[in-house]
Amino acid sequence: MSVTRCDIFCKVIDNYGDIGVCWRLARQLAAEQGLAVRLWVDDLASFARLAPALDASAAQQRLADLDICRWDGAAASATPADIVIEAFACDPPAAYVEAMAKRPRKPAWINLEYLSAEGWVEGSHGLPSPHPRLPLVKHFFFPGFTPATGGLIREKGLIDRLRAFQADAASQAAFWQRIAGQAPAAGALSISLFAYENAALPGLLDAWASGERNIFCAVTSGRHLPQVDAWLASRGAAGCGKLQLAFLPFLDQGDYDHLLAACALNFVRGEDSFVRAQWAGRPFVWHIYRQEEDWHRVKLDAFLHRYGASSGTAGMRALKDFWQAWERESDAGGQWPALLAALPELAAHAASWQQKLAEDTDLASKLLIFCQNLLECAAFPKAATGASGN
Ligand code: TRH
Repeated sequence: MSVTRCDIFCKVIDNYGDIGVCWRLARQLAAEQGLAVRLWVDDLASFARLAPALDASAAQQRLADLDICRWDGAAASATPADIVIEAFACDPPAAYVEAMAKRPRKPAWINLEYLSAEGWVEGSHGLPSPHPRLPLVKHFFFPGFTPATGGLIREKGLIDRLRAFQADAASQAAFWQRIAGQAPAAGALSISLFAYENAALPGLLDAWASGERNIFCAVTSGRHLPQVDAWLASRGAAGCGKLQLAFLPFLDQGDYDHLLAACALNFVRGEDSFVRAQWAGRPFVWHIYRQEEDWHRVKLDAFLHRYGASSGTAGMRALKDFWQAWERESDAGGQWPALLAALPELAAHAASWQQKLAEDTDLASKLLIFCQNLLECAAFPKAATGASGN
């Protein structure tokens, strides 16, 4: 039987979330599902930051057992694959779509959507969207936190690998030396910081520097960095007090996963790092991607609710207050003592949340079942019973 071919189209809007998700999914579909994957990306320079082995000047290359192609004019004349995934409604080239329609057996065409914990996602997952002109149907595939959604990207064995790393002090010490050239001081609370610009950040750094607890903060490369630099410069003789800062280069995705697993608390943002923090099984703070008319607040509250933040425990109240302060860029420093005190409760919760999420089938497996159902429907339309394929 011939290998199923899959094309993934990715436009880098801004930041790293779009390519971060596509790169993970592409590798997983190739490595675990045996698909022949081609990943079309319009911005190879951004991509190369996540995948340092990538040659950003090459129109086409092979990496991690898949083909990576620059999304330029050549994409229009490519022969369509059996499965076509457009990430985040990025619209494959018109000529490519025409060629899809000409195939005797139409490809399974998926629009992979953004992640949300909102309730409507379950009802929209898998819905068809017929093409207005061509004999093609695109289907919406929504990631999510419940079995009735498309699930979350989770590579085979990920949780076991992260737990083994968390149980191995020597591997963690070697990891810190390799990525940061230093390790957290004994007894220090280790925190990773990845965020957007945030007016609340200097106040939080003040709270860390002047608090009782030693804090080791691994500052990742990102939009928050100039603020940390400015804060450091402003401290002068006061120094960093209880705060030990380690500035990291932009890590590859594997190392970033290990960073999240090594820390007791992670500040994450956007979509992909937000999911990876949940797989690390440690407490986290989410800097959600801002949307027009504050729509992101609905999304933030939906996740907080699903995460159990409405349960009313002291820990969950502290979490909710801190996340909301962080989103509103207001007085996160003032909220810090409560969050710090809540960490033991939040650590236990993060571990059971990780366990609960891991009971659902991962996104790549669900996606393949969904697409196989669509392809079977295309091959044997009368026998088809529908393509729910959660
Ligand atoms: O970069 P982001 O802010 O991406 C955002 C969101 O995805 C948002 O929903 C989307 O609309 C917008 O982009 C366009 O945050 P995110 O999603 O966490 O992506 C960051 C990626 O970078 C993720 O794959 C983790 C990875 N990463 C590394 O590989 N190494 C690093 O050192 C760091 C800090 C991140």
